[in-house]
Amino acid sequence: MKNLIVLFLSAIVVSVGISACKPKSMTSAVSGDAAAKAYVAPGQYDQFYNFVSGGFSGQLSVYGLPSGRLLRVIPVFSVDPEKGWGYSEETKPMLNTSHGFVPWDDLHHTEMSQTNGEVDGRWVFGNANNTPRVARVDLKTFRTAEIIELPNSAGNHSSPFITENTEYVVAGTRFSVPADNANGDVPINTYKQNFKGHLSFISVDPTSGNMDIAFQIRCPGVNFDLSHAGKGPSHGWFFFSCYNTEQANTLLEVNASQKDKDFIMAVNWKKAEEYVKAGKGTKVPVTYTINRWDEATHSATTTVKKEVLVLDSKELTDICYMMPCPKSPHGCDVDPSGEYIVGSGKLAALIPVFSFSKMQTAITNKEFDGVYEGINVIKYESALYGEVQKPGLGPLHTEFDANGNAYTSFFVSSEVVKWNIKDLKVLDRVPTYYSVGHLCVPGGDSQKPFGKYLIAYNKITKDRYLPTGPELAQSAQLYDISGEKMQMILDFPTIGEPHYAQACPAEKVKDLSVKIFKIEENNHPYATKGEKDAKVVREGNKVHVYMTTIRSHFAPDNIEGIRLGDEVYFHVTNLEQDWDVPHGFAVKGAANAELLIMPGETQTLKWVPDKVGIAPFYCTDFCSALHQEMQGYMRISPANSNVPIAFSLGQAAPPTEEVKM
Ligand code: K7E
Ligand code: CUA
Repeated sequence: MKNLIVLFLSAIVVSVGISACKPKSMTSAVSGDAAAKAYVAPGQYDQFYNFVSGGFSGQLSVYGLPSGRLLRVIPVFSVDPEKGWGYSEETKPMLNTSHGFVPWDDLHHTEMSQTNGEVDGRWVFGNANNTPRVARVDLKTFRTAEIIELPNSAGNHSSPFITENTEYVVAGTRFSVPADNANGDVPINTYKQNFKGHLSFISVDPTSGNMDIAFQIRCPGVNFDLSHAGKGPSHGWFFFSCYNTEQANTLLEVNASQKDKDFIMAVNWKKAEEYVKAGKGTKVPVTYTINRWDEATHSATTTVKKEVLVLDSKELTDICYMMPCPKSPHGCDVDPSGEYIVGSGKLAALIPVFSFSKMQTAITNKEFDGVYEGINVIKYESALYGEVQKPGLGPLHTEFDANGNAYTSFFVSSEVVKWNIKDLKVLDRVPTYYSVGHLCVPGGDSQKPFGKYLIAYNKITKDRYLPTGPELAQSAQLYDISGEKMQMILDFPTIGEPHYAQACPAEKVKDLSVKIFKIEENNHPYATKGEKDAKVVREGNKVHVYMTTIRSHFAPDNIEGIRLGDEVYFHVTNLEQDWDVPHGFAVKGAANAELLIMPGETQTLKWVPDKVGIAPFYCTDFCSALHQEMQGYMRISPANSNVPIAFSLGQAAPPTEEVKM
């Protein structure tokens, strides 16, 4: 998105003649009763959960609405020392890919699972934009439960959009690249011949949520930018915005803006399913990983897959259709009725609204305007319902309320514009501060929006917050949309750069939230279910510490007999069975983050001692009045030492000879 700023400055500000994007009257935008509308009294709960993408932080953050209070940062694609995510032995496999361990990514879009077209509060999906992956977060635990990698892809941007019963999560490649099994060692300027765009259809098991790639569709080499599934009458279809239909491989800001219209590609995935059932498509050798978290063993495992089924859009010509869409389309949004598809051209000065039923008629009557790379192009007028005239500059994304209204963000003119889907008339506009990207209405991309609020996720916050050096926090702004006019009621900073977000009523999630893990159901192979079972076991140069925690001590808390050259694994089981009593675990000098172990859970810290002497360890999470007493010592002896393994709690350490340094 930041690149877009450059693009707009060069392409729009110059050509259209906008002098500034700061709206007028910026200090007086918040009116009298705003504070009361966003106020949630101490001790009261918020009405909505808001799941916000963290952009280049790789994480997902959870806010309460309308207060804007940050409730949690959920680690997804990036390591998070606060929670030991990617540092404990159990969580490390969650970040495995065909490239090995990848500790970071760029999360742009969140999407909540749906049942019968309604947000169901079970899972939130997120996309990795750099090393293509899709994650599923379980809302019972607010933890990432699964991450699947996407072969034949690069820059997984048009993702993770879902169908109305969460049958599929879709993932379209932003960068087209040579397929993984093709020779990729080709000149970059052979883009047109060698680069392909793959769309992945990820199936989701309705009970477990487990994901796998059902099939991919091979498409022309263009940039697939955004997507949304059809719903209601258009269920069975997906819509993808495409840019760079010029197929440029350099200086895209100029070369990919040549054509007056790019495309929204309509994909008939029910048809694709039929072809799969009929045995069409080719099994292509690839390598991708599926990483799953198991709440019974409190551990992740990685499965490596070696094959994917690919359908070719050039051969199966009734799966994909192109609809011309003005000026480098970005957002591609489907209204709650499923009839209207809104395209947002980043460089356009109008918003085209396509009609699903007209599109169907056009396909039946073959109202085509040529063929693009083997894909039929539907005549613009044949699929068009109408255009919103003079809505603003640089439309990006559209969300919907339950009353037939659409809300579109305008990056260049920094505003949100409300318009009526039926008559395409602009009803209201409000400024954002500044340069808005995505919008979110609770349930706003389902068949049943909850309305009430609209959140704008902004890129630039100059003069909104106290200065914090060269970089300022990105910002979300909350609008009350319950009346005819939108009213801004709150600013709140966000973690990382927010792109898409989802929100749902608190009731859908809060009562299912897990409070503890039952210790008797802990199937971790190194679990220690009582203090009496705590022990230290040497296996060659590996030392396994079976440790327990309970307020306010570790068992054992004195350990001797560890030698240089050992690898020490602390398998720490938290014996607590009360809500919100995690214990932490950290060792001096460990090249690692802490562990943060939830009640009933076991987590493992690997430590390779590098110095002879005494290394203390302690609990990092304030757990009781005697938290500061929650500590212990380890004695590390030279590699050739014969100090035996010894461990204890509540007794003087066994007598030993003095250590010679
Ligand atoms: Cu518009 Cu990556 Cu969805 Cu950002 S994207 S805003
Ligand atoms: Cu346990 Cu602090």
